Amino acid sequence: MPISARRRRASALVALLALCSPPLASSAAEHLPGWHGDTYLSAGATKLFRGGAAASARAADAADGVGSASARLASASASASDHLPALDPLDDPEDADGGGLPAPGTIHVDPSRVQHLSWSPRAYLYRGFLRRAECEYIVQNSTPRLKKSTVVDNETGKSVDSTIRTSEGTFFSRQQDEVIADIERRIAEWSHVPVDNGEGIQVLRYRVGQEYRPHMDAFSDAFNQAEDKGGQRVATVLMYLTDVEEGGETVFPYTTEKPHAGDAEWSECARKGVAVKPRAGDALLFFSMDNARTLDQKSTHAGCPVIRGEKWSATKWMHVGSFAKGHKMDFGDPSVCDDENENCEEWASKGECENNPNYMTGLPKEDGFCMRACGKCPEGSKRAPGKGG
Ligand SMILES: O=C(O)CCC(=O)C(=O)O
Repeated sequence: MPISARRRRASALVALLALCSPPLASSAAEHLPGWHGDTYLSAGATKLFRGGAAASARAADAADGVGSASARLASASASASDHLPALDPLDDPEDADGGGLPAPGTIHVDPSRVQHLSWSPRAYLYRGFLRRAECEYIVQNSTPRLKKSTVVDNETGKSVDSTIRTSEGTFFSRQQDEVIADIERRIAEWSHVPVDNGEGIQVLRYRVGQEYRPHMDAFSDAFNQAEDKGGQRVATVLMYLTDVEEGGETVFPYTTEKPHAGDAEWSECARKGVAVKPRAGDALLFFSMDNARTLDQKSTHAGCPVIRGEKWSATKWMHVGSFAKGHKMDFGDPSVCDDENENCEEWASKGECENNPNYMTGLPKEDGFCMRACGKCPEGSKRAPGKGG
């Protein structure tokens, strides 16, 4: 999202801060090496984080215990939003040492935070994979771009409306910015699947009653498994960006074990199999193929209906080979080149083609989302029908 738009939404950050979770709840987890609450402070602590006053308050809270953490966070957030810099973690010099978003490359996978959930499917839960500031960052950047979710049509490979997935969503280009690129690096480090094999991160927002019905992430058609698209999807990392008051669990309904059967703490949907409660910052890794590269039907999973609250998640799908194709505009007519976001012209007029080129105009192998507004459409190309061309 353009920086100027982020500044305008400064006051919304105060509300968003409430969306991300408190530090790890269990006291055992709080004493993991180097971790204090949700903050890693093992070496040169303040150098490892970027962000503003709110983030500094979080680091301080983490260092000296969680006593008045939320009160101080609330007041720090309010003052951060008053003078804005905390919202621009990447370009504000004040943020260099202040806490919040981790400096790229400073966080590495900590196996002690990973819990094995199941062998069939192979599934693992990482507690606190994303920092709180990263959750906020993704939610904030996604909010203005949300659209009703679609699914990929197995015959044509195109995105189509679906009753299977009733959420709203959007996505990030791969390596769209430093924050996203660093999360992608960590996903590769954890999953052992190279960065190049991943699709752009998909963000979903579910409101009460919304769900993603049981499905496999692996494809059953040839179109989507083409070699230039990296072949079959092999693994998924699902990151939770918010806590959910009730429901919204991710469940693998075909697992042999049913650890939550009859447990009123879990929604009826989640009791059908191994399940995970969404908690901001946690991430679920599972494999759609077994070691012999056979599809694992037990990787079928669902996002249970949200009963109370709102759920935000971010998904990274990974393929067996390089997902070289990247994002390509597809208006169903090769002579059409257009913007894919209604805000493109406004963003372009504010300098975002230059300031945010990965999103606006793309990477070497990926189209941007605002090609027309940034003057990158080929000469002679047409606008999409209904957009004046
Ligand atoms: O949000 C969830 O719990 C499920 C999401 C999902 O199934 C997916 O993104 O493939």
